[in-house]
Amino acid sequence: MKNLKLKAAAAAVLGLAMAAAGAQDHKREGVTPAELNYQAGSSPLAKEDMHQSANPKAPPMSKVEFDRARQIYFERCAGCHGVLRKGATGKPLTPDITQAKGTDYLKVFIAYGSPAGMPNWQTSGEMDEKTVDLMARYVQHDPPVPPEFGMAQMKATWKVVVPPAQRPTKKMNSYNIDNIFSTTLRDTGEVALIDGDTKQIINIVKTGYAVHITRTSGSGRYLFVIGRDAKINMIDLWMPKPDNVAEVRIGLEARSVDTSKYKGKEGDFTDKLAIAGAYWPPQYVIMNGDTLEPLKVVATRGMVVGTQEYHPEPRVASIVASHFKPEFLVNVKETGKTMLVDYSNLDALKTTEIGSAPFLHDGGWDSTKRYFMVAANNSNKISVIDAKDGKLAGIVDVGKIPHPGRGANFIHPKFGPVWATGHLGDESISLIGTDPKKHKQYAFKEVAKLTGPGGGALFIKSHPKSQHLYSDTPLNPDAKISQSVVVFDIKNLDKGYVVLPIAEWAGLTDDGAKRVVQPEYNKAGDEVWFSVWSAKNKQSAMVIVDDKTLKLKAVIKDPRLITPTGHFNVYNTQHDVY
Ligand code: DHE
Repeated sequence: MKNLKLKAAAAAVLGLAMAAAGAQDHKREGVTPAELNYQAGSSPLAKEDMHQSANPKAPPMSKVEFDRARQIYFERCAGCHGVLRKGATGKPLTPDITQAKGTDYLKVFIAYGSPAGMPNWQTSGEMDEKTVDLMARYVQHDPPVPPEFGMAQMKATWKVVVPPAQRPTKKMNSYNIDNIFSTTLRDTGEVALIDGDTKQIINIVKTGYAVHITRTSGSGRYLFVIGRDAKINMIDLWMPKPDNVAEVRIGLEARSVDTSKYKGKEGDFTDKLAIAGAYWPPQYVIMNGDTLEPLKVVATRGMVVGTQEYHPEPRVASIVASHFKPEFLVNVKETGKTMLVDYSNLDALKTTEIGSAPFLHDGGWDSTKRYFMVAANNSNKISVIDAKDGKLAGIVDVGKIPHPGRGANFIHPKFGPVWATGHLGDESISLIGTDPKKHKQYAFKEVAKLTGPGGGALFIKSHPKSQHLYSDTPLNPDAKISQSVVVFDIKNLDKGYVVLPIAEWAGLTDDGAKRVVQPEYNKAGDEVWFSVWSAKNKQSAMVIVDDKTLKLKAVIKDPRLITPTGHFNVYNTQHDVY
């Protein structure tokens, strides 16, 4: 009887999965292929040793099998299902659920995928039958817990390469440091510092694994770079050849870093503190802004907004420094909460907790830098945090899976100041009014939707001196779309967009994916830089567009530019210009 039931269940899954396989290129109801592509990156936790707990109700596994399955899980599955398998973009896979389904059912699911977005690991050729069987058994065991990473471990990794007293007392180079770009070289664990004026590489600096973002200190002198392995590097732009002066690991996996920028009646905190947020362990860490010495570690484990259920691994997503108060805004993904962390007294840390919607991801300031607009990507909403009054100013419904990067600010001819986001899950670009004083009726509402070329959009950008709005679509399955960007004329938004064939302009002869990523202006706001992101063993490039004419201005091709993705202009990042 039990067997019959299993077979029927497997057949039902198989039916759904076959339908999904047949409809591969069509829009899915659940997770889109673009989102899957984006989330399913390998986690550095794959390399961590973890304890195997023997769950007597789960099918037996040897230690060798368990370790192999654990590694595969962290390389392929954790990005969607979570470290502790409590579910995120993907469904929860805790033993109470998986044991009830049983090995046969799970094998079918893993092999064929599901219409909700689970990849078809076996039929796509990515896993063989033995591996599928291994994974079906593994997910019925208790999830192994990666180790914690507290102050002692951080201190053990902390290195001051050049102590503050031995650093230059003035700028020792002739670079126009405001216009340097820090470009992520994703797969080599490096950043390229590129002179924005001459387009020459100044230095290639070794950083953490699969480095993610760069942020500039309040003074503009230091760059802070964070790798996915939670390693932070601090680069001094005053050195004759800008280079690393301090480093530390604040956890085992991370994405975000920023530095204190408040200057006002409570004091001048420029360059005083740095902060980084970890995916694992779920925590943020406040550090000395001169040396990266870790000072304060705060856990983010806690209750989810709305359901008020406990979540054991709420990851820290975007972090920004307030300009209104000595505060950091820390966005916690799974709990859907923004923590306003008052850093003026670390011994009596005050935190304002603002719940909005899960899962908070990336975001940026409105043009006044008072309102932080953060994507709640699992809820298709943008939450608006008022950094001056310390409260939620609104929650705005937008398109499917908003992904703004830091978003784009411009003055709309009718709606006044607006902030824009593109979407991973559909072709729309949402414009949200941000001026509650002079355009109250439009404030924190979606006032218009532009139509882009398709889903898979990641980053959107404008500049106060530009009349253009740029949107990329690197995760669109159509190569023509992923290899180009679109540009809107802010004064004639109804006219639709112009397509710029960025990858074609790069003139790369290798075939393969050449995803065009992240518009970023130079300091003057008259050039826009893009990465053409090829595979690690293929040539990549940076393409620079003249913003006035929308014509190609320059291409940087250098064998050292391996897998360039994000790139950050020093001045625009320092002053939050976008
Ligand atoms: Fe990112 C920002 C997380 C995949 C390029 N990315 C962010 C931020 C977070 C985040 C939390 C906001 C940081 C902040 O502002 O403090 N990114 C994640 C992931 O969890 C995810 C989905 C999967 C992963 O395994 O990391 C992921 N990100 C990617 C990529 O695949 C991208 C396209 C290429 C790459 O370099 O890995 C990528 N993410 C970026 C960039 C930013 C970013 C360029 C900064 C945008 C900005 O304008 O500030």
